[in-house]
Amino acid sequence: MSIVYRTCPLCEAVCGLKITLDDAGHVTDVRGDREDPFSRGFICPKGASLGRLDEDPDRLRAPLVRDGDQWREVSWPAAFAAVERGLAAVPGPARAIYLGNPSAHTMAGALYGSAVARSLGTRAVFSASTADQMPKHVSCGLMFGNPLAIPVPDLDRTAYLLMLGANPLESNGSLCTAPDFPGRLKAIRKRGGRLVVVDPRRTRTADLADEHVFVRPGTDAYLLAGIAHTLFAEGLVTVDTPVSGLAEVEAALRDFPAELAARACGVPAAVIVRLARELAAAPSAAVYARLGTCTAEFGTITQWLVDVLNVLTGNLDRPGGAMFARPATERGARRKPYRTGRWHSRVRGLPEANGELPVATLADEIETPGEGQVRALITIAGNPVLSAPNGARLDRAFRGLEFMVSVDPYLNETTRHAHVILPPPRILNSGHFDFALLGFAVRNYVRYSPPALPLDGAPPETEILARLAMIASGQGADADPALLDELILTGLLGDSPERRAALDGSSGAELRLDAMLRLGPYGEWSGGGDLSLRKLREHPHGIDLGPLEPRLPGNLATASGLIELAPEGIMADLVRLRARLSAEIPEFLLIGRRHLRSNNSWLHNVGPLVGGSNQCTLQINPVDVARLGLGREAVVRSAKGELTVPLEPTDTIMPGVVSLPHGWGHEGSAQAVAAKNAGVSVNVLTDEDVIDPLSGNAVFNGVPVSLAIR
Ligand SMILES: Nc1nc2c(c(=O)[nH]1)N[C@H]1C(S)=C(S)[C@@H](COP(=O)(O)OP(=O)(O)OC[C@H]3O[C@@H](n4cnc5c(=O)[nH]c(N)nc54)[C@H](O)[C@@H]3O)O[C@H]1N2
Ligand SMILES: Nc1nc2c(c(=O)[nH]1)N[C@H]1C(S)=C(S)[C@@H](COP(=O)(O)OP(=O)(O)OC[C@H]3O[C@@H](n4cnc5c(=O)[nH]c(N)nc54)[C@H](O)[C@@H]3O)O[C@H]1N2
Ligand code: SF4
Ligand SMILES: [Mo]
Repeated sequence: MSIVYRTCPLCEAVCGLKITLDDAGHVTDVRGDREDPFSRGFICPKGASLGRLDEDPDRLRAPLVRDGDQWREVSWPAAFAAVERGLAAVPGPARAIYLGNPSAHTMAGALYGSAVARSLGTRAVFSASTADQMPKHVSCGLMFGNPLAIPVPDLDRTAYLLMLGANPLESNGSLCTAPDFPGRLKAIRKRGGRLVVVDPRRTRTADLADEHVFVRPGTDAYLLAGIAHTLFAEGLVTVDTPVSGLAEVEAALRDFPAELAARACGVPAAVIVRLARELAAAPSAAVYARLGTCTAEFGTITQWLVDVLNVLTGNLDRPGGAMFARPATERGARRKPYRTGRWHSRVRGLPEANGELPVATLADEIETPGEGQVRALITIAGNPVLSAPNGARLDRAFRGLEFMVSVDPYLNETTRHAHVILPPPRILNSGHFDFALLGFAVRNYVRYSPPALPLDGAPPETEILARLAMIASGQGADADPALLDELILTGLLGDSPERRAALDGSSGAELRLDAMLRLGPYGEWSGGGDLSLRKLREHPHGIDLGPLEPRLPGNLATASGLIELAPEGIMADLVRLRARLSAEIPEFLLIGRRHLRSNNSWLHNVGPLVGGSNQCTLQINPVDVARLGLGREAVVRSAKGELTVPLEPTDTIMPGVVSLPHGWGHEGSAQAVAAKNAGVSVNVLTDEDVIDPLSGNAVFNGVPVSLAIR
């Protein structure tokens, strides 16, 4: 028997886990790690099921190659050779890559994902980011000059939290890394603070709040514009950060007085005005908006307004407000203007953002003939058939690919189209470090989890991706992945044999992590401290690096060195917001939801996590059921598709709104448990032609649908 301590890789809360293993390496117990200074023993049902997930009998243990509809297990060298042959037949610009959500959690994704993308020689780079948070990157890029400089609510000190479109009691938080998010929210109220939740559903998070406000899906921008308008109109603006464009913002928002905003968003004008006054009066306050407001037609404008409000109320970059973390592997951003649209997609002419094209146009790029038509695809840790808007179309499009390779532990709705599947080893065979998520943490914190179990011949995912990068760049399946790491290390360290020799680590990934830690803001080579991989190994429960501290103006990378409150692109897009002020409201608007025991599309094969509240049902207000006639299921139609789904009447959802979770639709799946609770995929209904134009982000909330009950 042995006990290992490691970070849970399943969501953004980065909880520390205490895992008991028997002598054969089977997990016999998983609990929260009480000695972790950040999560202090918190765990959720997913973390507690990590052993079941890690040892799922349906997880792939060897690479698969497909001939027609026959799958065959092959050796690793044979699999990489097949990838080399497949990619060689398709020139760079006709190749595409899609990086899914777990690649933001794995070391492999963080350290090698972009190397694979770059080595393909294509601009057809896609990821789950354009089905998720791209609007936040774009708004922060435009305002702060760095798309990764995302302020997070200072949860542990704030006196007032206005939260929109997030449900951390189920999701455990996003772009706000906070283990035990529920406990931290309760603490706000316990210390006399106030929590207001804005959501078209009265969620479990809303139940915990002082106030819940229903908002019509897709219209948060009006609510926030109305609040900002009120701040200006009532002389409540107190800016104490270095900004440009304040007068332009005031002028641009003149068209959104509370009464007009109220009509568009369904929140009474008196509530809008009161929220503005409360925000201004609170000793400290933070506005925080997440997924429900990003995956919407005004996604970027909404994210911009969130930080405009944080600035206007004097709460940006101050304790208790919205602050920037200082992660241990941070590298200073250079000052240069942030731009999107440096190139455009071939078929729809959509602008690039952060070097990516919108996943909403992936099917166009595969289906539309012509030079640059996508004929080969790499997917890494993604299931876009279930997660992308109109995934049903992608399901068809993937069939036409000449070559597809997927790095994924499962044969699923997406990877079944691949010609080669390369499975990463078990979670416990892998090292873990949260390169991305620690940059959005509500306390500065760091922790490294080395592999807990030795590899039995299979390569770690870091090596799988390094090899893919080398194959894609023409170096061949037998090239030594260590060469890639050395190249990157030289880039990091410069020509310093002493520093290279000092690095500690038993893999290229560990060497690179050590270099980044030592060069980082707390590192022994930056003069900021004594952080190194060795030190992290000596602290298996993680290290608290203190509360968030003010970081402005140092953290700004805009050309002006100021917060750019009125970026041109946003000012121009406000025309669209104005034009919709009096738009007609469809009979039903479809939104999503998440369940505590789910994780997008890929935890439905773990028995204890499915069933109960975790089911694929259509939530609808009883008033609407009474109006449409009683029945047990509904036929839901959108511009793109039709689904039949069981009804779940509940008064927790606004009349005129229906909600269906995503990630379901496992009929015929090779995953036995998931196939039994198949559900349907909401992304049969979502529309890839409707996007947030500034970020290219998909729209999952506020999709017009019609219903027939039977
Ligand atoms: N309608 C609707 N659609 C949505 C959303 C919504 O709210 N509503 N949410 C969107 C959001 S926020 C996101 S992030 C996307 C997610 O979109 P995706 O990332 O495309 O989908 P996931 O379901 O997260 O699929 C993750 C895949 O990674 C695999 N995997 C798990 N662990 C590992 C690993 O360690 N390594 C590798 N290589 N693979 C691994 C899983 O088997 C699975 O195939 O979905 C989006 N789609
Ligand atoms: N258990 C579990 N945890 C997860 C995931 C999971 O699938 N399951 N997925 C992970 C991922 S990839 C992500 S990105 C995060 C997301 O984490 P969160 O950002 O917390 O997202 P959700 O839990 O989907 O909550 C979004 C809320 O927005 C509401 N909403 C919908 N439309 C609107 C709107 O127009 N306006 C407003 N104000 N609200 C709206 C929905 O009703 C819902 O309550 O969760 C992560 N954690
Ligand atoms: S909240 Fe997230 S990180 Fe914590 S145990 Fe649950 S799934 Fe893991
Ligand atoms: Mo996400």
